[in-house]
Amino acid sequence: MPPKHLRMLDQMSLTPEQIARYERDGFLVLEGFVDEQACDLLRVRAEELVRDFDPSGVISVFSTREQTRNSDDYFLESGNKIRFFFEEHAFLPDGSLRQTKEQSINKIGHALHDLDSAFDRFSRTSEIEQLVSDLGIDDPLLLQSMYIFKQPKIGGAVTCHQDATFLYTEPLRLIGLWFALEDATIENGCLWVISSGHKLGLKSRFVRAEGGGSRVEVFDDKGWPEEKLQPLEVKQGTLIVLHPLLPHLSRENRSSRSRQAYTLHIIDASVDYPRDNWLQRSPDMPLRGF
Ligand SMILES: O=C(O)CCC(=O)C(=O)O
Repeated sequence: MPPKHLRMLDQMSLTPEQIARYERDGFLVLEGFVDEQACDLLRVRAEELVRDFDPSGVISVFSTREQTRNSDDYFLESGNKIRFFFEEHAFLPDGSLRQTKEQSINKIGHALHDLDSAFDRFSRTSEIEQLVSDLGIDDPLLLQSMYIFKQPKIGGAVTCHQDATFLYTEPLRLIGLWFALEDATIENGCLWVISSGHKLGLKSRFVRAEGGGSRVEVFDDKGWPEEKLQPLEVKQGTLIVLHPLLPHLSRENRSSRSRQAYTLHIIDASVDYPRDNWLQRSPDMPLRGF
């Protein structure tokens, strides 16, 4: 019998087969990575954040005549903040909310892991540190976090994309972690992936435009082979690990159940992080590791 600490380390590490599967398929499904209590604590904390959020200021951001410009800035400045983003159809023509704020929010982003202690605790565990190290991130920095609600009935779709489109590094050293905080099924809008699609190359980059706002740089305008998409129906507590080039999406949620998830993106400190990536930190809030 190996000494206890070795056994512990063994359990926390990915097996060579899991690493090979990640490299072959571009994703990995790890059931029971977090326990039910940790999921529930995060859900309660997200509920509190929404309860304490006053939407009136944000509603004005989205409802003035300069709507596109203002909503762009609200997003582009959120890399070191906790900001609330609404479902696409949340607003009436007069700028007021169609339904309660609790039922209108699509997601919270993008620095929950640095600004909120509950999210910090969930995000900075030795298990996550070990996992990203097993996948080649030697000097990790936690870059981005998002809490995604996928609201019952109105949860919007996320179109097929690669995470490196939004968070690009040179060389590409980014890992996406998607935690199911509730059971995710086809009905409530689970993730879908194109297995091995990370070998197709980067199709585009979403970058800051020189004069303000954002633009998309396209390298390859062929569509995705969407016939190859496969659903990942997973239980609460499952972690889906995503390669930065893996094409994935989620469909609308028309069911009566939400499909809440937390995502975390981690880069290696050794890479070049371009100044035109949309997500930028202010100098007083540098990225941190575990
Ligand atoms: O949770 C979802 O619906 C999609 C999230 C996603 O694709 C992403 O964060 O890159």
